[in-house]
Amino acid sequence: MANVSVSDFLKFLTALRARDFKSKKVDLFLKNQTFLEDTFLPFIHFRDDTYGRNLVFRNEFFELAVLTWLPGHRTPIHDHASQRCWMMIESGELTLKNYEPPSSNTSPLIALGRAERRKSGDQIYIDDDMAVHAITNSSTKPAVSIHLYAGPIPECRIFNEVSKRFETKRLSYLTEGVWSSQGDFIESRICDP
Ligand code: CSS
Ligand code: FE2
Repeated sequence: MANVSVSDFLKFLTALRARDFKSKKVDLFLKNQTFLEDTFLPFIHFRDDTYGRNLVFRNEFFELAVLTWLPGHRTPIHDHASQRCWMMIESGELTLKNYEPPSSNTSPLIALGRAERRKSGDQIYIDDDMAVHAITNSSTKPAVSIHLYAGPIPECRIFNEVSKRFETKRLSYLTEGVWSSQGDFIESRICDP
């Protein structure tokens, strides 16, 4: 089991193309690697009002992000715009709740299994054929998770609890990583709201 940095992970990811992300390559990589302690530290930025979305790197094939969760922070129920999602809990604990994939924006939501509590070190894979989901930090401590989407998901469907319909919503970032053309990390920059 090798210990890799975020740069090592990005070297692996940027060599992949769309068909690679549909194969087992990412699963095999993640099965055999752990991340160096603190390698994601430059991307860990919390916000008070909601969970924080910090972009590490994005190209046309994938998007890698660090999400930060204070106690009580939660996502709405949402899908992943038909893309694949690999998620790793970096620290803390998160509660995941799945629902059957809705056949339309107005289909009633049907819970799929019970809420699952996942902890630091856990890896989760999800796609829209499996479920739509909501994630909550229902613990008393902050949590950090790493999310790989392939391809990128600039927008997704979220469930509006008032109208009881799924609506398409653009996803924004709190910060984004700036990288040199040689692939060296420069800074994590605050995004315009
Ligand atoms: N998909 C959500 C996080 S839960 S997997 C997001 O990217 O904001
Ligand atoms: Fe999600």
